[in-house]
Amino acid sequence: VEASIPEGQREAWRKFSAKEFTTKDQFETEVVKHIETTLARSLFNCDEAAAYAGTALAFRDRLVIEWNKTQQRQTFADQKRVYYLSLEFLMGRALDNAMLNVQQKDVAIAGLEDLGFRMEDVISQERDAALGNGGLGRLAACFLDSLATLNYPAWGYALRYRYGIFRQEIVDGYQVEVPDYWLDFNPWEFPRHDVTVDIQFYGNVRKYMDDAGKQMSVWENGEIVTAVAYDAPIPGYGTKTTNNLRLWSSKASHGEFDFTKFNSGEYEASVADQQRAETISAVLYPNDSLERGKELRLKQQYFWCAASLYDIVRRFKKSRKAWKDFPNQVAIQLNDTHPTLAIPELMRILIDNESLEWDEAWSIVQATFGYTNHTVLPEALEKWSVPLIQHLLPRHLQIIYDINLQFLQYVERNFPKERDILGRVSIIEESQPKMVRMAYLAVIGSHKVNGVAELHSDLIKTTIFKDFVKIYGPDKFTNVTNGITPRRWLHQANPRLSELIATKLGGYDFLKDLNLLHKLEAFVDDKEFRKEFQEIKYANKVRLAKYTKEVHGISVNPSSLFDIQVKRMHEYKRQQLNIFGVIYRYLELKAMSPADRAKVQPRVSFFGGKAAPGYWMAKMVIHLVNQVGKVVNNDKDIGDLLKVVFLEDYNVSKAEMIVPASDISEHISTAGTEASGTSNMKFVLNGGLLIGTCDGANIEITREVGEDNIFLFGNLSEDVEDLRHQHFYGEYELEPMLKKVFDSIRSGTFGDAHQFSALVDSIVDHGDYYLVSDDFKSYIDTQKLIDETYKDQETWLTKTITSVARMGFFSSDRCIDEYAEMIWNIEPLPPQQNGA
Ligand code: 4GP
Repeated sequence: VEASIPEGQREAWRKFSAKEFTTKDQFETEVVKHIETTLARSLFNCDEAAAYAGTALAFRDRLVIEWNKTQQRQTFADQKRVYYLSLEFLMGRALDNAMLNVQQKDVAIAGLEDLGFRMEDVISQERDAALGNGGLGRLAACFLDSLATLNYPAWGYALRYRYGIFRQEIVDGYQVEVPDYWLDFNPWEFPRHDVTVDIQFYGNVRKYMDDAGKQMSVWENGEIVTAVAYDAPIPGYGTKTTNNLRLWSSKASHGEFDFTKFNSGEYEASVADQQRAETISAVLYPNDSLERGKELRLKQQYFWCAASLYDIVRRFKKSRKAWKDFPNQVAIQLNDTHPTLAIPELMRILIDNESLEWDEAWSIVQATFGYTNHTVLPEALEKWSVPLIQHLLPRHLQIIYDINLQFLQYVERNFPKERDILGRVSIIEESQPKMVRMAYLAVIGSHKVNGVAELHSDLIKTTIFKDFVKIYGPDKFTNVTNGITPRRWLHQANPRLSELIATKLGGYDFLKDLNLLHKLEAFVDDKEFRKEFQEIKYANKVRLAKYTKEVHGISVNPSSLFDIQVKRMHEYKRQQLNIFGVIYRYLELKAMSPADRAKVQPRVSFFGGKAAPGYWMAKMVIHLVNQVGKVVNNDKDIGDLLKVVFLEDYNVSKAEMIVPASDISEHISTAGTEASGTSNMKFVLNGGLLIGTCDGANIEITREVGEDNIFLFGNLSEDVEDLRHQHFYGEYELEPMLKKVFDSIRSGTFGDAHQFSALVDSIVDHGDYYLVSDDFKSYIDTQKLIDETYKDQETWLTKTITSVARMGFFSSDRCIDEYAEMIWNIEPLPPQQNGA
């Protein structure tokens, strides 16, 4: 049935179509209407939560009106779209972002005040959409913001997890995981009960001859689970383009109950089926840079890839173009290897359903996909066991084997003399059981592979993908250095700084063209500007200090140097190096005379981050931080000279408060292990300096802001392997300064030493894989240099202002333009002046 309204009746639609509020009165009308009707409440029982709901619904209506127009515009224009497949989108809160992007926050502030509410209180009612673990997921969220802002026709695809990343509670110094019930109220999503896809699992493959006598395969007799679409509108900043993030939710294919079972008395069984189906999209796996081969995770991956591809293909087919045009209409970006099954799935669709020949299908597939690698850590490289894939996705396994066969034949023809190369590059690892190497499949099935910072992109070419560079040539591999959206990470997180910059630069254009920040350098000696800049930093520190007091009961002096390390807890990120440094500082302070102590720069060390629930060592570090805090914060000798705070449940909305409050932040991974890092960019953009290793994007930040404006330390990535080699043969001595730290831990200063012995032993006895000992002295010396530099507040201020002015390169807008040009070959589609 044609769902469109005939031309004759369209006039009425145009006349009555939904309008956007533009004035304070209209906004208030919307809010009150939603509170009174949608929520069925009134002025007699309207709390902050209801005020939030009303405001969110008012803004949602606005977004949806533009979302509709954008989708129509994109459909009519019929130009190439990009589909960003990411198992994680760490969106955070949506209301503040929506208000700022549609540039109606002032109207809303005034309107809410009129109705008796403060904007801050209303905003803080919202729960984070925490559908991600860390950097990879937050990057995807920044990309959505940039794609919409730059008017690219783009969709994100992910899963609608009922539970996002767990909430972290600290109980007696230990991490405890608590479920995140974020969907209790989520006004930002639209269930599309009419957009569903049936997804198959298990079953068998049957071969048959088609009418033309061609050998065909069909996958049949599987178990079916239904994917239901939930859409979330993604507004661009200062544009009407509103893109879509489509999240798939799983449910049993027969709806709520299987009625045959239900009626035959198997009531429980019919409910159990339903629950089993719903399990697929129930929970986000809480591992960051760490993969575990769980069947449910593989099911999630296929469920999401298959639903998304079905949707993409359905949209393509509406245009009635020939299959060879598919890559001219569709670019699909694989955010890490998680969506790699999309490659064999598209092959299956093209060959089994659409009867294309293998070679034609394969060239379409390769031209369509791009793959972004986010880590070289071996424990994070995905592999799935052949028997598991055979069981769950029998047809896909055949296709993977066929892809591998073709590929290996190609390699053999081109490198006939190289005996070992075939085993090294084969998609199938000849282990027990055999494993499918997803990263290799992703490389082979894509036309471009990129790393996320220069060093990282170089490293993947010389390590994990070395052979593939030889096989395909270097052009297939490229770099796109990560970026962050200045809308959330400057304007939203630090409104006063954003406003100050705007007054100097004559408007907010820098939020769309971050390179304009360079004009700030002209104001670096401007007394008034410097004063305001410094006041803003102080106010942001006061805000964090207030939070620390309220939530953690720890008083910190905002005049202290605020030293912050917030990110997922991981040995390679080396929070242990940081806390050992804190202990060293504490021991030094204790050994000083009161007169000497008085000269010391007071400091607060903030930590924050979640550990994967099964990551014992990371949890031990959290515990150590809390134990050290307990001792140090209550030591009368120390007072304000040193405080240690573990900020519970670090997430996106907390980052918005924490990031603007740093003087120094720590990005201290073992060189060569942190692919890029993105919080490093956020901290500098907000007027904080970095202490860091020569790793990831720290290197490019140094290039941009200048060596004088960053505190680098530690061994270089090219030396890491040699050092580890020496460790392996026991040819290293523990750094004496670190030994002091370990002696104090062992003597029980921070509680029962046994609790931390595995952590200490990993460095003393087990090879110190992350080179904590090798980098310790350099780290401590650099921290001393920081104390010295900080004493001269004027110099410090000059460094921070200069750095902010030089951060333009790190906008995710730059990054998205690079992807669009180098990898996706897509063009923007700006809204027309008349709003059509
Ligand atoms: C992260 C990398 O560890 C981080 O360096 C990078 O900035 C970020 O991706 C975005 O590219 N990787 C992950 C992961 O979050 O789960 O592998």
